[in-house]
Amino acid sequence: MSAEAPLRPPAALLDILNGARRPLLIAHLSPDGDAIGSLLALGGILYRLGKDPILSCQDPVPPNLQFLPHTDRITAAPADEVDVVVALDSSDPSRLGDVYQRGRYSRLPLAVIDHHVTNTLFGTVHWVEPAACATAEMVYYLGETLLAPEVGPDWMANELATYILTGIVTDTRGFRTNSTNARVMALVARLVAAGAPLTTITDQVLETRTFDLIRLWGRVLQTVRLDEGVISVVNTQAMRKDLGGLVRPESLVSFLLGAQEAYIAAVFTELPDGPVECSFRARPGHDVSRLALELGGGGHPLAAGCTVKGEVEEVRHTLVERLRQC
Ligand SMILES: [Mn+2]
Repeated sequence: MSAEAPLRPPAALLDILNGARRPLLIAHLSPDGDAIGSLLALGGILYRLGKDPILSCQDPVPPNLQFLPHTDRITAAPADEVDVVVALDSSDPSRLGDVYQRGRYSRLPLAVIDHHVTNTLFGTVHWVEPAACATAEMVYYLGETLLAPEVGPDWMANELATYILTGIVTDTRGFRTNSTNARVMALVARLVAAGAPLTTITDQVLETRTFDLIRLWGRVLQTVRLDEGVISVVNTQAMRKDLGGLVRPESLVSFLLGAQEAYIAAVFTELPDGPVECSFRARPGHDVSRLALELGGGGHPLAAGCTVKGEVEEVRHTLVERLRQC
């Protein structure tokens, strides 16, 4: 069995966190289980270190993540009086949204903690670890480094384990990605032993969706096309009109890649103010992150995305041609 080394946070990051009194932690727009899990976990670790962390995200916590304890502590309007900003799971500053306004926080040190290979290194101090399966996995190692020496081997309270496992289950899609290695599975065993409810987490993160979302899938799937190995759908504003403002058909892009004939899947979502959000998935051996990065987005070789201007069907036509080369 290959033995992947534990992840080691850099000293500069430990210094900045140790020195903080009132850190502002920010998770990315349209938060997923890794964003919210990492935010709550790092917040809990810093709190137990005697700090006064502020947890923030511009968008609300999705309903299927509200089973997590203390999501009510996440605010879209954080206080001004903070001394350090920490960006979580965000590959570039635009992912932080309006919560992070350069004018307001730009004089403060900015720590970037992320696992996206396309991270643009926009902070003062960076810990970018593409080998990590999730940002929450990195936060575990931060806890082990910062909190364990203070409070002993039982540092990982049940809540922390739940947050971290939620991030890992989300980003590995239930331990199915190639980032799920022996190091990750050993950590998962420790998280379950510490009381993280694996069944609840997998059910909420992977299997729970609203009836409106199922109706949206029905509409979006009527646009499905297969172009020489690239399967794609479009998700227009008109389809969502009566469905309470849903923007993303979430795991639909992974579902599409289940087509035996496809090696790349794409969902093209028309956003309210015009641009098209593009979400890509690829089978191993292909790389959609380079195209996403070229178009101003980012991600991982097998899962990436970007937002581009244009009419949604034209964007699909143009990008499907490019995706065939990925
Ligand atoms: Mn992530």
